[in-house]
Amino acid sequence: MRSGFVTLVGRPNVGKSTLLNSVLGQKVTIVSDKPQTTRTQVRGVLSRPDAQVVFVDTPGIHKPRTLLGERLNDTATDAIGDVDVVCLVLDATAPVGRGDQWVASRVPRDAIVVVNKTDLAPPEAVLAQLAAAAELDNGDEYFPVSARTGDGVPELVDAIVARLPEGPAYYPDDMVTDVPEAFWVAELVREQLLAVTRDEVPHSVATRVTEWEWPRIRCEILVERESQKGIVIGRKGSVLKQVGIAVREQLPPGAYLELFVKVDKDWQRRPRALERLGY
Ligand SMILES: Nc1nc2c(ncn2[C@@H]2O[C@H](COP(=O)(O)OP(=O)(O)OP(=O)(O)O)[C@@H](O)[C@H]2O)c(=O)[nH]1
Ligand SMILES: [Mg+2]
Repeated sequence: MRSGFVTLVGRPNVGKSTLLNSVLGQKVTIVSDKPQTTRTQVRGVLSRPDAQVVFVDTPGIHKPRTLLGERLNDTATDAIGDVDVVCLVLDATAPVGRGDQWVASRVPRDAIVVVNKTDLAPPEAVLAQLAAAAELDNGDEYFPVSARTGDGVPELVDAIVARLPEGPAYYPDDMVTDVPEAFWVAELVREQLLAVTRDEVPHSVATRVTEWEWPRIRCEILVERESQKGIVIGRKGSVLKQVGIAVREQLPPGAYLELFVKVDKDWQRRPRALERLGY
């Protein structure tokens, strides 16, 4: 039996969270096409007869503009030390740039480099990207994958398992994530809001479940400014309604979800507000 911890790091939007969900064959972490979707470390556990791999999804490392941004970067870099394997995830469709270099300089030299989104790039572009990744000089194995189609993912997982030390399972083998239920519901609400909002609004949204009396769940949506409240509520409540429907579809039958929107002025810049949200 082999076991150990594996951190996924990279710039925002490269597909770290999609990759984790693909590896597990189950959604444990939210995904969106907006950068800085993931705001906490999320553990996902892969249990096989021969191995248990604890993956750690992390926020995308970026140039921070707010206190929240700084916290996100700290959360990600904190997950790099003291693990068995670090996977540096790159996007096959975006040039390897300063952002990737910055992340690469923070990972161990024996990191596994993953070039993701190969379904969107022709083979010669993937090869060019692998060559550019090699220039980063922080990595000694390279895997082209598509988190979307699953292409290359089994090969990546086998390479990860081969690097783990012998050891016991850390989690019960039916436990796929350590994310608490209430936090997960709040994340599902935020995921839907990320899908429908634009510009600065996605970054200004935070969610938290404030009451859980099954089947009644109350979830607060925080925005930073009064003007954003209307966007999140939508005309005659249409956005909230759509969000509620999409989230309920992913919850056990019977869930009754109440959504409330509140302005928490500039929460992204206030240490106390960030603490309350668990960021
Ligand atoms: N076509 C394609 N799209 C992908 C793939 N992997 C991820 N995506 C898309 O890329 C976008 C970003 O994916 P995420 O998994 O949220 O990216 P992330 O690296 O976790 O982003 P942050 O949490 O913001 O750091 C989403 O729109 C995904 O659907 C892939 O292999 N192929
Ligand atoms: Mg993510």
